[in-house]
Amino acid sequence: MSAQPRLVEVRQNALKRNDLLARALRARFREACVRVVSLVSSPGAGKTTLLEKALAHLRPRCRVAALVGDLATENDAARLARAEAPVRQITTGTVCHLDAAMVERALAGWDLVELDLLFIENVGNLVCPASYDLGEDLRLVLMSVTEGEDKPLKYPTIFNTADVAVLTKIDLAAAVEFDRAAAHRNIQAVRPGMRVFEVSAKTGAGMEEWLQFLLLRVADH
Ligand SMILES: Nc1nc2c(ncn2[C@@H]2O[C@H](COP(=O)(O)OP(=O)(O)OP(=O)(O)O)[C@@H](O)[C@H]2O)c(=O)[nH]1
Ligand SMILES: [Mg+2]
Repeated sequence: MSAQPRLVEVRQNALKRNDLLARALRARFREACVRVVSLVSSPGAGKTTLLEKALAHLRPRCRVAALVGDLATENDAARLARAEAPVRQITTGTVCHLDAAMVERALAGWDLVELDLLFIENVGNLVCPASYDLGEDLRLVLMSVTEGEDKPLKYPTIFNTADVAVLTKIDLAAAVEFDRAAAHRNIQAVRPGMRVFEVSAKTGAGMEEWLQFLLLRVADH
């Protein structure tokens, strides 16, 4: 019998199972030529607001859809559906992250070949989502200026498992005396070379550059 505590063993098995499912999902996405971009952040950092703008902007240019995870409510799906793109809500109950099985179930009945780009908004949480591969091509970690510049240092794993960082609510930077240089320094300290965008979904600042980056990622598929 293993000396490993049972809880750790169960958790490791769940992660292994998730990795296998995520690998199968990634292969499915690749075969259908759909790019998948996930968003992780603390609650309220601005994932849905950013996605609302992104869906409205991208919809005339490419075929976009979104899955959105929350513990409860269909609120975010209702907000995103205003862009008239296909949207599905995943409610997780007590679970603090999405996993590959939830994504797979939410895709039931969708013909992936009909899509160019699929967004997945994860449950707002800076810890749990880091361990779960969803089969995405690109993971964005959002950090709003109101959260403080030290978040990358306190939650390094979520930054380490993401590909790109987005500093959100940049319109509020002056009001909260956000130290831009410190934020960039902290991101680079935990994830050297990470690409960082600064955006405001409210004023539109930085949105064009970020959306161009996404469109290029879709085009180079
Ligand atoms: N000033 C300002 N407020 C913003 C911006 N983006 C989002 N907000 C506000 O921040 C709050 C939370 O935004 P959401 O988009 O719901 O955040 P979220 O990350 O999707 O939240 P959860 O799904 O609950 O984790 C809302 O009141 C938004 O209006 C921004 O660029 N500037
Ligand atoms: Mg949201």
